[in-house]
Amino acid sequence: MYLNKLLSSLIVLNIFKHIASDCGCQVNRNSECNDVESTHKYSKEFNKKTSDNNLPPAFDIKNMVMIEGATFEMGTSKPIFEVDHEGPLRNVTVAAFYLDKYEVSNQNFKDFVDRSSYVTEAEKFGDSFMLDMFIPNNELDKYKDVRAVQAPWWVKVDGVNWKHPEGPKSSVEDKWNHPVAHVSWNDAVEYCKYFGKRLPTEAEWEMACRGGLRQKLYPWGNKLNPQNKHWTNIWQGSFPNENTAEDGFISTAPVDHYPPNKFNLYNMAGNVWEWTQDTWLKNDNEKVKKGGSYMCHESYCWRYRCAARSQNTKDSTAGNLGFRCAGDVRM
Ligand SMILES: *[C@@H]1O[C@H](CO)[C@@H](O)[C@H](O)[C@H]1NC(C)=O
Ligand SMILES: [Ca+2]
Ligand SMILES: [Ca+2]
Repeated sequence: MYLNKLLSSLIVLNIFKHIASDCGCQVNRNSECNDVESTHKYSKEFNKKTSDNNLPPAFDIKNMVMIEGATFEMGTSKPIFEVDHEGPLRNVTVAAFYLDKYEVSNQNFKDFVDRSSYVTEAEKFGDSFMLDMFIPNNELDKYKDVRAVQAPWWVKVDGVNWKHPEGPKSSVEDKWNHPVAHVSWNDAVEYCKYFGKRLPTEAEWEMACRGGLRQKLYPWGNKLNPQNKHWTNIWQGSFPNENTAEDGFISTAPVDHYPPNKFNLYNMAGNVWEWTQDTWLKNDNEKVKKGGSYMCHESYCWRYRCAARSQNTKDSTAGNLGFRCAGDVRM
């Protein structure tokens, strides 16, 4: 009886204290008014910061792999293209980072455009470079003055952009899982930024390409076709007149075609070139691209090696140039 009374008055007191202390700040379990700072002390977020240093990434890691920080041998002591500065062979240390498993696909890019209403540079300029092989013979004459100087098989064609990669009347309807092309470096930067990501540095890209192997030519080793199989989408036949497409593709291949490397990354070499963050030879208007493309043949463009590199200006677009995004591991 006495105990009951005591209990109920305690409850009343407690309720009263609770109301009385409703001062606009947060009330703790003892009905004491807490400043936000000390309440925060018990939050998950605060404790995560103090108990382990790894914050979750600020982006969706679906279809990405985390690559541990490491020192790797970058470049080569036997450069094939001296002018590309493939050498010297040197040790480079890279911190842990995330990288997309696949080249950014047409579907990925469409999702981005649908959400952001982004317009690519090729759409603004009204044209882009495509391969003359995809132009009907009776139309080839039209394009004789718009060929790339050092690579006449590239022609600048009106109405070509990521939605129309192989001529103004072509479409990506049957190529949603192929890599997006005709995106400039500026476009690629905007895409990655939109998803909280960024382009990989050249060192990150090359370390990822090598997949932990030391001084090998390709992501899978030194032989181009081990087990008599094709491991990448490049050019077979005599360049630039005949493409026998023994690897299955005359143009782009799906982003998940061919086996991944040891880091579970697909098509680092071949398929489409991939933009990186890095500046080419101190010229900030030109950026490094890596990996070579379906246009590469050993006789002309043996650049589907991990050490190989090339460049384009930031606003350049072409039918064999795409990208994938990286992301920071936040400490
Ligand atoms: C890189 O570092 C490793 C380990 O210290 C060493 O064995 C190797 O020779 C170095 N490579 C170069 C190119 O300096
Ligand atoms: Ca091919
Ligand atoms: Ca590639």
